[in-house]
Amino acid sequence: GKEKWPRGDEKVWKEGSRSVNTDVSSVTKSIVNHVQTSLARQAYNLDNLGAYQAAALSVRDDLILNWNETQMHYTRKAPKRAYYLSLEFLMGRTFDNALLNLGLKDQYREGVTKLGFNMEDLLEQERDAALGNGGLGRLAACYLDSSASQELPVWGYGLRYQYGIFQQLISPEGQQLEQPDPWLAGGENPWELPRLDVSYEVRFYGTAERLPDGRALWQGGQEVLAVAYDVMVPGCYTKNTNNLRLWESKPKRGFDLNSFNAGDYEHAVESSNSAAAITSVLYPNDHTTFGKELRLKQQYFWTAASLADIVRRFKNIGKPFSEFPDYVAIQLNDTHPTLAIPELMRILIDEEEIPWGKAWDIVTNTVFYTNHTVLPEALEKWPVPLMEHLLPRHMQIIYDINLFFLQAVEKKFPGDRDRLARMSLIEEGFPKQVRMAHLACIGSRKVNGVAELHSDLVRTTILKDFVEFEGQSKFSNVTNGITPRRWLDQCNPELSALISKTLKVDKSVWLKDLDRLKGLLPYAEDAEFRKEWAAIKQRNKERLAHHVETTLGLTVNTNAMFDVQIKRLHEYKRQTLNILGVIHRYLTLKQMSDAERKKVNPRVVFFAGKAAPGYYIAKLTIRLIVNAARIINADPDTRNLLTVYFLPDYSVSLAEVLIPSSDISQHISTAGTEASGTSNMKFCLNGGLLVGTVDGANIEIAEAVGENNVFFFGHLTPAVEDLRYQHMYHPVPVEEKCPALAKVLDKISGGMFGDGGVYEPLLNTIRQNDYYLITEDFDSYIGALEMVDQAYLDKEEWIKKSIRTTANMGKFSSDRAILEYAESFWSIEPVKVT
Ligand code: AZC
Repeated sequence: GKEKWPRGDEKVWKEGSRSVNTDVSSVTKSIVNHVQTSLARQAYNLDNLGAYQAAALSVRDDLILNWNETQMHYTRKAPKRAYYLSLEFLMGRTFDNALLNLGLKDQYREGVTKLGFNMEDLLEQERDAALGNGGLGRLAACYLDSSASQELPVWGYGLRYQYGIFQQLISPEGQQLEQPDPWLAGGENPWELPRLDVSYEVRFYGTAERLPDGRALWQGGQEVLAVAYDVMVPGCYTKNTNNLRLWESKPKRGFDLNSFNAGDYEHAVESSNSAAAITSVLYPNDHTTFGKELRLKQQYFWTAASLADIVRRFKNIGKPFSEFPDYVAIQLNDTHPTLAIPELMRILIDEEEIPWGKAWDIVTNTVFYTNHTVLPEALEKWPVPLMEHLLPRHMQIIYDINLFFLQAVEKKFPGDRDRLARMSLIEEGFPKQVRMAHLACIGSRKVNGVAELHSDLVRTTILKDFVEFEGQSKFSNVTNGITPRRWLDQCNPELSALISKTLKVDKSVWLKDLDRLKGLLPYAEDAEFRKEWAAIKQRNKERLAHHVETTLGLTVNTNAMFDVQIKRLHEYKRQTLNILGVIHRYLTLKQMSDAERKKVNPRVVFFAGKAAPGYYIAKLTIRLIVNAARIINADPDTRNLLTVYFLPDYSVSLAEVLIPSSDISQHISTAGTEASGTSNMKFCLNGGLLVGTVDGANIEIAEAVGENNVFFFGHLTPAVEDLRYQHMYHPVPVEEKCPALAKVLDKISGGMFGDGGVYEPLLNTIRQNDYYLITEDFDSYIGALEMVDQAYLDKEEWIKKSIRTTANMGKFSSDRAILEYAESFWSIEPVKVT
């Protein structure tokens, strides 16, 4: 039946309601309106930034309408929902993406032009929302885009950091310098809705007193307010607009009036500062954990606020808690939100008075855990004394979970004390530590890795005991994906247009059904099509060259092969192998005669990426790249054939310019260390070929596009452990093992790129343990790059490879991945807003 109109005259409401802009004149009207009222400016004094702000506010209005309708619709239908808890959402810019998803790009472009501005200039005004470190955070952003596009009722929950990932500067000596990223400083952020009415109190410290009925009383300590900011996430060509809710911390009361009145002004301000500090800064460490109290505070603050919100929404439906898992699925993006497990237990037991066994059933049917790395240094552990101090009730719950769990293990494997020690949630030592991956695993319904190989490694290494205890079926794989909206249509509009024209299908269809790219395969044989394909790649190279010229003042040779490695700096990702290979190439060129050099294909090598501020070896790698680039680029003998650039301050927006321009990209981790990788997918989707090790999603990409279209090298995962063992106990000098590499190391030590002594600590990691097996893979790496040179000589064949690569990348759409989560884990269904 039809609902009764809630208040006033329905007709008046309907007449007053605004609908989404659809034509140029409504777009310009709304922009001018915002210029005049929201910005209090006029045509006379409007600059690009102002014009961007007005246009953004106009798009925001459209998004709000859809967002509002979507949330109303979800509330009415009360479907099962999924919540994606991620400490990082690396969203990048929103303006262009919102226009594309609303299908209003052309209207806005025309409108903006009529108002005397250039759309490209306006797009450049927006600052990236960089609330993430790298792959894990960007994956979360792609999954939000796909959830909305597939009309799935999924919300994201994260933190609204005042400072995102730091801005990277490179000093003249090649040192990385970090500067804060006050991304919100430019005034209001048009892409969020402050929801000052949605707030929760979150407690820290204090005491937890167990009561005879199994509950506990957690009191005292510090209470902090979590306030919601909602970020609208529009689906592509659908009304569905999902929500990303970010929490900001605020002091519960502005000031501690007691200390204030006692004349202790400083103490009063301090405690309000300490509350605000919780969401102040994103931790810039990728793949490491430090056990810092503030980080644990962030994790609890965010999970507690999110769960309070989820539980409140569930209670509004009016169902008993036994049905909680029928309405709620919670996905843990790595172990960062693992406290959701003891926190949900606390709510159910202490607040809802549900007995332990029932509460545990509810939790373990609601929570799901994705692991993103098997690197030991990245597996989170928290010191028990810290946890006990900050979260006394949760520590009790964790001990109880552990007790019941170990009893069950003991029952299945009687007398196996080693096994109990290995599986325990508590690692013995000084201090004892809580193993978050173990807690996440036993508290979840499903556990998954992010590519086939990685999921196998999870099952056979870090969680082997748990598979033996709980059985295989709990452990599965969802190979990562990327959104083709941002990573093809938006970043490579010419290629997108060519694809639509060739497939004779509107992009609104193939962008949401990426397997349709297969239809491009026959055109690999079409010379005219190849010409267009290659011309677009060329223009994308020129676009990058233009960007480098305007931002860095450097001229790039666009007739060269573009070779790109962009990702966080890490020893396991082996940027070092790449730069050593570049230097080897340089030395080889130097030795050639002029006649020999004439036959060489010119190459431009791009690096970009940030190192964690405390990661000394990674920063030294940047220094080596920058200084090698300085010498190599200045050498008149070779500079037509080889140049190297380190582009500072890598970001989502920079990636959008780099990725479409690549001929090859490098994904060269030591086998078994890169869980998946997602930039590999982005490059291949844009027709760049892949040079890589047999690792992560590289393997599945090769299966999809054909192994003859990728350049693989290096040892395989099963060999790695033995090789490391040999390096430890039977070391062979680099000169013997790999003379070509030894020569490169000698040149660096000898001062070819400035004071050689500076690089010794980096070079010694290779000469000594060589944990990441540079010596073992170097020759095969150089061999692969020679194969690339060979293949590039046959231009037509190369373009065919490029086309076939794009055509076979359908599997790697994040739509496929999110539907796998929705169907096999969360059991949620699309809820279309009509
Ligand atoms: C990354 C993995 O290193 C990368 O291989 C993967 O593609 C990405 O997650 C998305 O799954 N991991 C992280 O960024 N961080 C951690 C702590 O694993």
